[in-house]
Amino acid sequence: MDSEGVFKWVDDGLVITSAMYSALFPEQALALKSQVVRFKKKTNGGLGMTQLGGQIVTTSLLACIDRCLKAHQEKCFCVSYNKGTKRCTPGGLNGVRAWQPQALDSIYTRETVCDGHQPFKLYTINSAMSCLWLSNDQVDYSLANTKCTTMHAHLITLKERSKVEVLKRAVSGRKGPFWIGLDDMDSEGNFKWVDDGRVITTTMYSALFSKNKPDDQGGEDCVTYGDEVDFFNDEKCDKNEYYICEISLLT
Ligand SMILES: [Ca+2]
Ligand SMILES: [Ca+2]
Repeated sequence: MDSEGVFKWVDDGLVITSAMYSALFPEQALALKSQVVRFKKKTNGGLGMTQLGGQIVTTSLLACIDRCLKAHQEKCFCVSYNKGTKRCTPGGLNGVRAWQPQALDSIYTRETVCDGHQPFKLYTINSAMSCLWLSNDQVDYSLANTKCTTMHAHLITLKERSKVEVLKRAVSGRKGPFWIGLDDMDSEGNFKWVDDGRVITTTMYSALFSKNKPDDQGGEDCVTYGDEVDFFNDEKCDKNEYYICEISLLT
């Protein structure tokens, strides 16, 4: 509400998106796309941190964080900011320049929303991991997409088999079905992922669907998970179902 494109949690921290990078850093944008991070005030000094680049003067703490992320991308792990002088120092980990925050500087360190913070939760199985949030409300496919987007997320996509296992763990004990981010609305039988618009691979197609699915009964274009034990099914997109939002993690 305070600032367009900058989402904040109401409890204590700042939440900002780095999706804005795409315009400025097209190459690096892929790695940071959709990543939602927040900077939380640190109380025990700047131990273990190093300075990235020089000090700058910015109009606000948020501008300081924005500057750090834009200039240093994933290397930006912290900033120090002095409210009085508006002096901003971008910081990282394990750099060569020693970190010497001034007495009146406050230090803020980066964490992803999935580091145990609501509402998203990190689910892992072996090396596969996903940052997911399961809805408690039931809405149609279009609104589910919108709701995920509002949280700087997207409906879950499953481009590797290992992620299906993560999904199973995430929904265990929960009543479904859930919308996932896959539909053939544009062209019948051509199922595409919502995050990048790519058509599903034949490998994943056969991994997800049993031989009777998808069946497009009466025009079904949107995919759910979990309506028959552990099956994926195409459903009418205007049905109200639960849904699963995902934040893409840095890889
Ligand atoms: Ca269809
Ligand atoms: Ca169906």
